[in-house]
Amino acid sequence: MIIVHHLENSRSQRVLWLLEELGLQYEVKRYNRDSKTMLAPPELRAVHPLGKSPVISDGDRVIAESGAIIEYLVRKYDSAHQFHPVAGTDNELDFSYWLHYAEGSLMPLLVMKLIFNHIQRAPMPFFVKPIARGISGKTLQSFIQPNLDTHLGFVESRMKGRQWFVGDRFSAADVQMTFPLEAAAARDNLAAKYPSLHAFLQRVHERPAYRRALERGGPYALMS
Ligand SMILES: N[C@@H](CCC(=O)N[C@@H](CS)C(=O)NCC(=O)O)C(=O)O
Repeated sequence: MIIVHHLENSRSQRVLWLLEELGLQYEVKRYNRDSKTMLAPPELRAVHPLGKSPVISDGDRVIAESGAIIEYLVRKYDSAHQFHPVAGTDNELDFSYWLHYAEGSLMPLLVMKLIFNHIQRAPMPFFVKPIARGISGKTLQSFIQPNLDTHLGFVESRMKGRQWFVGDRFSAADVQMTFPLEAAAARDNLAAKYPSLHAFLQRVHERPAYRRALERGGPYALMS
């Protein structure tokens, strides 16, 4: 039996969603974030040393990292290639690109934006405030936001006139790319600036498997 170690409001939602798309049986072990730090509870370190989510176990195997989990699940359980392209095709290259791009390029910028925005609002001694806010504001303005604009513009141009990230059908790459786009939507007006990305999110949110995964995972809201 596959067990998903599911942290509330997190990337593990995408693993529940893929399992629903694949029609597999699985068990969900829920973990709550610390209400102050928003970090995962220490129990998750007993599953994997980094204590992050998602992590799954399948028999004796423990697999971490969303992209690696997705690859594992489609290779093992999607022999009909409903959700991943056949090896050696151009679509496979695209599939691999978006699987890596989501966590390797787009998510770090979104996480940086979250942290630096937090520094802007965080309570701190009055004598530190102007320095901390000055540095974080400058970093946001001169590095993080321009890079994010470039990346979201790039993804928007990729999705213009397309339904899905790889080829002309839904795949697990769409599952992987949805989380950073949802995180971007929580921090920006996607509908106004990136209409193709907004339309993509609306499309995936209508999928029955996406909705079933929300029922299994519990309330889901991303930090802004
Ligand atoms: N690149 C990793 C990121 C894992 C990660 O940072 N997960 C977050 C949840 S979205 C987490 O566990 N945060 C809680 C913490 O850092 O304590 C993946 O895609 O699996």
